[in-house]
Amino acid sequence: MKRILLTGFEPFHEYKINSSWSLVDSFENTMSDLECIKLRLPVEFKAVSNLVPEILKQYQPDIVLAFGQCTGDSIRIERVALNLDDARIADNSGYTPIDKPIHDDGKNAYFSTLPIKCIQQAIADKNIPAIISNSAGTYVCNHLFYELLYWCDKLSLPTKIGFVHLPHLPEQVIGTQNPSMSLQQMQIALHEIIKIL
Ligand code: PCA
Repeated sequence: MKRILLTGFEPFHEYKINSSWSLVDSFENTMSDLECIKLRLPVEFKAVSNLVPEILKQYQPDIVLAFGQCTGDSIRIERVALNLDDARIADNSGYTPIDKPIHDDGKNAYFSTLPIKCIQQAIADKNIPAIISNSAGTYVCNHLFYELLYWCDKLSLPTKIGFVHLPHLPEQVIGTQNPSMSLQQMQIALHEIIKIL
């Protein structure tokens, strides 16, 4: 039995929903050899830092697959987590770190420990746009990805960590020029990812 932790974020900035939580929340586990835990995380740097080691110890997942929302037309399979917080906008607690390392004793960067190329190919094979991304940004998504990899390294945990950025949902971009992707396509992509993990 494998245990997977799926995380999505609460809404932030000007958004009323967050596509990452919409996807995670809608996931229905049909695999008998998979235990799935879902968590909705705050878009807050400090809260995420406090939560990550607790979550890893409490749930002891084999895999953490974390999702966030960003502006774009493709699903972005993130390769790199940077040891850097540099926020253009305040987080949901009003905190705006600028040029701040996440951990002084951490590496400058960690790489995803999931098979990112296989994941990208499996999604693309379903005719859903997916790319490898070499930057998860310097906001709360990168922060979460970094904390997960930092704590797995520090605690010598075997947990595999991956981060995926999702486009907006159609209902989030009405009246704008921003691209979007349907929940159904995201659900197919998530199903494909889970199949190969
Ligand atoms: N996206 C933001 C934080 C939460 C989210 O869904 C980011 O890309 O950092």
